[in-house]
Amino acid sequence: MNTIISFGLCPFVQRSLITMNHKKVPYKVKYIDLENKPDWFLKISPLGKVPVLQVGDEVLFESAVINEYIDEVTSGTLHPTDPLQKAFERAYIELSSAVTMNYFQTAISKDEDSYKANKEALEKNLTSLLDKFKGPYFRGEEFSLVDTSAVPALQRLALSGNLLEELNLSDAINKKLNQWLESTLPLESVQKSVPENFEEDFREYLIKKESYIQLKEK
Ligand SMILES: N[C@@H](CCC(=O)N[C@@H](CS)C(=O)NCC(=O)O)C(=O)O
Repeated sequence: MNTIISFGLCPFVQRSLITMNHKKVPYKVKYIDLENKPDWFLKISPLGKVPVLQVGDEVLFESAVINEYIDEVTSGTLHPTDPLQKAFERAYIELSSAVTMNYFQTAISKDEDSYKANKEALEKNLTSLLDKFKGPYFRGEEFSLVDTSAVPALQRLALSGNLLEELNLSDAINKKLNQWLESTLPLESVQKSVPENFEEDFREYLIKKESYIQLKEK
């Protein structure tokens, strides 16, 4: 059975868990402390980042690569077969990585200036991503790897105090964002992709970061 090396709150690990859950691939999860990475992990992980997927003696890293591998070895692909459409969706998976990082930087900004700058980058990239969202999923009726890649960031955004309300998005883009959350958060593959008590643990994690947005709400 494949083993995924994880940090419970990591959105990139969650992408691969959603993909594996959706494709009904059994896996074991091994949690590590990212503040204190074990030597065995540093030895097998070239970038020192999670997720890492152990498949027999082979080690895979980078969530987008892991997701494509899982997709290819199981039936019913989540990627388009048309090369142009596939390249388009890969590009939007990359954009969703930028959105994930923009979200994180915004949520943990320590002061007003960095909060504003990061929020602006988030608004810009999130708008570009949502602009191409057709609904109920990114591609339309079919669930895809763009969904598995974007949902962890969207879910965290919805859990981050007033951040969602503070984003300067047009009504049309906001509507799409809500539709995407509504169509994906209840999915079993998504529900099972986070550890028990995820919401509480995630909020606690943000509070400990003493970020500008948390302080602003007090
Ligand atoms: N591009 C990577 C990003 C993975 C990533 O940034 N993981 C974070 C945790 S959410 C990590 O392992 N950080 C540890 C570090 O950078 O030292 C992917 O998609 O897998």
